[in-house]
Amino acid sequence: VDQQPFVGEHDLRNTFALAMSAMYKTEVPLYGDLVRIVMEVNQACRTQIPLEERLDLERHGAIRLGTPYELRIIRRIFALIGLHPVDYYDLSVAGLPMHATAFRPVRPDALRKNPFRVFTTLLRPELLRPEPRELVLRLLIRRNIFSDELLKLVGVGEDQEGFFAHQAERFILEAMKTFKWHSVAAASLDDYQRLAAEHPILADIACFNSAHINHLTPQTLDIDRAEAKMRMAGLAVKSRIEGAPARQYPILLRQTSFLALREQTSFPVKGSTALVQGSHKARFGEIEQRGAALTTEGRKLFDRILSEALQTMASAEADVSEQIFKQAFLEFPDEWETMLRRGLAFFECRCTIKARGWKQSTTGSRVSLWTLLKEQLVETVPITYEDFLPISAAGIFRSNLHLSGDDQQILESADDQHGLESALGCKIAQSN
Ligand code: OOG
Ligand code: NI
Repeated sequence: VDQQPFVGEHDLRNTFALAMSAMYKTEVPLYGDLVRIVMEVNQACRTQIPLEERLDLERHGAIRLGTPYELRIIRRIFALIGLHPVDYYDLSVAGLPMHATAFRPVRPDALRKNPFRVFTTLLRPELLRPEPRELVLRLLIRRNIFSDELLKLVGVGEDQEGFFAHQAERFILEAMKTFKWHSVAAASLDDYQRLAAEHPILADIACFNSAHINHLTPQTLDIDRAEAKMRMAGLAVKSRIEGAPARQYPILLRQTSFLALREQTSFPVKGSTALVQGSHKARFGEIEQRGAALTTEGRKLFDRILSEALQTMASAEADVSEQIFKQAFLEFPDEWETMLRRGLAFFECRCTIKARGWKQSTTGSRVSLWTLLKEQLVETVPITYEDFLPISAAGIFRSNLHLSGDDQQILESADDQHGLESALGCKIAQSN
């Protein structure tokens, strides 16, 4: 057995992401259609991208957890496949009783090998009214979303700092059980409806015996084109693309999705073995296009434009609101060079071939980056944004829960990064 090859975390992450993708395609066939659409669009834009970019792999998925215990185990599972918590997201500002982190590869070489990551939300019961809170906690306390074998393997993987091939295979199989869909709920229809009436997200988190993956997200090179194709194929697409409006030089993140499907679900009947039929809406398919990561300065500008635009849009007629949005973002320069000069985005500087034989004539004197750029001794390449946007996450959440702006509950709360960190049992890294 010990002769078996040892599986490194990157290979394990690869296998994990492929298993997740295959599982989700069988669970949600429409997601398979979405992937095909994205592939077609990407093929058509193929010339625009660096060759090392892995377009065939999903960029992320998302899960919603109920308890600190669940989050703690998930953290250990993800650490084994090279995913670590980066950045804190407070979703209470969008009326959701939750906060989140993104488990993702941290080092550039790890991101290059396989960029898969998981946006992971944790319920904040302290933000609920006492009655639903009591019900949610009662349901969550009796569920167990990890198999005994998975828990054992997590310990083994930690001790060995990885897995031998036969263990890796078991680990992936057992882990998939945690993320798969259960068409039989773990709560009665009555409890389900009580929670759904309070907030649909509560029913999704507390009424099932797994942390079902609720979407996966491939990367597209042209989200406007992909979105148009989704509509043409008859998919029910979210009303707008999240993130900055279309630009020549993409920044941060733009996302859209087909809306969560209504799925047949059975509910157990209390004190009997019978099941009653109902339905549940949670799972969708998303696409995203990533652009340059912004500096603090750049992000400040982005956030200011965004909040001003949203304010103006709120008091305007619906049919002009996209126009207002586009207009507002004209303020953000749409040219790499200006973004570089104004220090708005991050770039990697690389020496060009021309730089090889180059010697500085006056030794010891400084040369500015601008001179090197002008002389074509150095070229700059924008660094891709690898995180999420709170506003986009909130928009994706809300459209899939079919919540309109009007029924947005205002949660009187402060963010609680410390609370999420103590649930995780570790600090959350900061992206920037
Ligand atoms: C997560 C929504 C956020 C994203 O890409 O911003 C997200 C969820 O619906 O659970 O995945
Ligand atoms: Ni997403």
